[in-house]
Amino acid sequence: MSDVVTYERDGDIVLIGLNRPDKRNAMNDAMLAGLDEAVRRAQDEAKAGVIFGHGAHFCAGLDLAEQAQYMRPDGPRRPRGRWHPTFDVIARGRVPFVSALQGACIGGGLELASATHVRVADETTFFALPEGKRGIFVGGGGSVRIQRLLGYARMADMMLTGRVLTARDGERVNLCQYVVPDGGGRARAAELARIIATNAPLTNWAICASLPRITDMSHEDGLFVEGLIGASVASQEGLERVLAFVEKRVDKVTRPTDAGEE
Ligand code: 1HE
Repeated sequence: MSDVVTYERDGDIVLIGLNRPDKRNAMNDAMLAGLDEAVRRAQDEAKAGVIFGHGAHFCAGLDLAEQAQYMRPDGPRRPRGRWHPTFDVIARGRVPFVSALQGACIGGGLELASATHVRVADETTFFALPEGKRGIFVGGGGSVRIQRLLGYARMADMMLTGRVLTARDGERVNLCQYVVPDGGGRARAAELARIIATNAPLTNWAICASLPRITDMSHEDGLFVEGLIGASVASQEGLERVLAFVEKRVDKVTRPTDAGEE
């Protein structure tokens, strides 16, 4: 495993850590390769995963020092589209991922977070898309995934004006679904991943792999595919889970006691 990405198994979940804290976990080629290896390995070894950043920041985005080398007229050429396959494994693979965000969640870091299924931000988190300032463009699927979370108006505002959003702002506009106290992100993300890992794996797969595709389809096609997916996840395990409820062997859904947990 790469020395800039950590990989730790904890029961049914896996914890994958970006580990260049001195460079604010900026994504260079080595980190992307390590992340790719880790998320592919997780497909076979875990039922859910957490992606987090070591140190005070989640990820400062593309490594600009490395990028500068690629942008020099006489420098090496960076192959295009290398982030997409890795982020697609995260977003549409068999294993749901929860990201734990703190500090900077910028540019490619926000693209990575948007490829995960659930985002937990602590109070120190800030979100930005400074590509306009840097003279580059999103390249980790952000034009699709971040735009889908935020909508064009807000994404254009962040990219054009350099507007920086706090964790609470981010929650309001769907960049994260949870905001927790400073330092609490990783524990909460692991807790959520453990809950996710108890679901039926086929349904987890359907949620991750089919919902983002269905949202790209027409109404009619979406309903058709929904029917196909429903039939394809029906399994012996599903039957047992349904019977467990009918026979009162599992908890029912209960109303939350305190409204609006986080
Ligand atoms: C970096 C990077 C980086 C930090 N690439 N080295 N991303 C950005 O435009 C964000 C640029 N970074 C920042 O605005 C700040 O560094 C932070 C807000 C993230 C953190 O600030 P701070 O005061 O805690 O740290 P620092 O002193 O600025 O940085 C510490 C070191 O990390 C320093 O290196 P050093 O050798 O001088 O110690 C920084 O140079 C280094 N560092 N961020 C390279 N990003 C697929 S396309 C995606 C397009 C994008 O991602 S655009 C967004 C790029």
